[in-house]
Amino acid sequence: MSRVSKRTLPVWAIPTMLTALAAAPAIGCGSSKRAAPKDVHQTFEDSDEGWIPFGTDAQVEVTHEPTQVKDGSAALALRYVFHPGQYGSAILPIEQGQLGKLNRLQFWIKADHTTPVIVILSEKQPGGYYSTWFWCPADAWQHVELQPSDFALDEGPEDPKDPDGRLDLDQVRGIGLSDLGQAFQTLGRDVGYPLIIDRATGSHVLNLDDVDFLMGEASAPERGRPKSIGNVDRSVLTWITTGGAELRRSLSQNPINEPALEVNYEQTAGRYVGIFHTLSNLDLRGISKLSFKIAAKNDSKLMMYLEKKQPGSLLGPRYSLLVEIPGDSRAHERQIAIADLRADPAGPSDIDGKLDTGALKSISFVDITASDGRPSRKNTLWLSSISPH
Ligand SMILES: [Ca+2]
Ligand SMILES: [Ca+2]
Repeated sequence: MSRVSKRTLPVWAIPTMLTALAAAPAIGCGSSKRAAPKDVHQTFEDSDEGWIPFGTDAQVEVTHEPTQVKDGSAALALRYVFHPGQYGSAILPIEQGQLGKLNRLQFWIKADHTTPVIVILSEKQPGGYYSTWFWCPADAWQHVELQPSDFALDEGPEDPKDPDGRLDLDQVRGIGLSDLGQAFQTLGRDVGYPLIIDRATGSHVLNLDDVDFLMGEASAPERGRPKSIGNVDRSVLTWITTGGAELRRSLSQNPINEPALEVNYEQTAGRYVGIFHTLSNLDLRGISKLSFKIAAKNDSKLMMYLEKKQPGSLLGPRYSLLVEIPGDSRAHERQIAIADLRADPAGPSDIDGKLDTGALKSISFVDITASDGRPSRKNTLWLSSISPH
């Protein structure tokens, strides 16, 4: 991970920084017998259901502590300690074929501090690691529902190549779950707009309860054009931040009068808040516009970035556009033409020299309002789901 820590422009690196974590599910999966796909319900009432720890100082155990149990009298606890470059994780070895018909993975989860959580599916080698993540507010049980189509191939410098480039559920041999905030410890600094990065320390715990692997038809990832990016109708937030902001779903009674991502933070010179969403799992070929509704309490200047995939690299080339929002707490429709974004010279150079929407990796917004040196002010942003056209 030392190579990672020397890089700047941190956040774009997140999806590919997790090699160490992604590798974990491969251990303990020696069985070659095929299991018939059937629903799996894990309550943790009688056992740890086969989950094991991975990483220095990580422990997985059944807890009966009432504040750590969602249902019944027991739940799973992953206890881990923040060590730079380490990813304390809970791993569930999977028998070959067991998830062949996976339709949905759902569970209750609670973190003891606010952080993003990553879930990784590991194929039998040679195969790929597929991951997805979501936001987890401190000390609140939340219900997470994931579909195979949420997962995207990790294509970092140290990730294995997947020979067929697609998620083969019947080849999945392990599932890993971890606090993605552990990746923030080794992030570098962005020289252009230094982002606020929460670097948590010490011991933490993630609790899991009622984990369901639900089988069904249509289990293969669907690759059609998505209706939305960052769908705030979902039970979990798929936007994340590296720090400095409180993220929540605002279902109603907000300026844009529809479910929205609400971001509370401070606009401060030299310490910028960024919000990020993966695009790796979405097929956005042929789109020319992104539209959304947005509102802000204060006048806000947001740098919007689209990052391209660059397999084998930590960071992809990125393109940016300044989006200005008046500080009137009213809804403003924005329609962003992809052609208006310009290559960011601070990022990796782009061999193609053009923004190809067929291979996008992430979208992000960084609030740079205070870069003109104005005094710090608290701000709230509300952002709808983003529609590709
Ligand atoms: Ca339980
Ligand atoms: Ca594959």
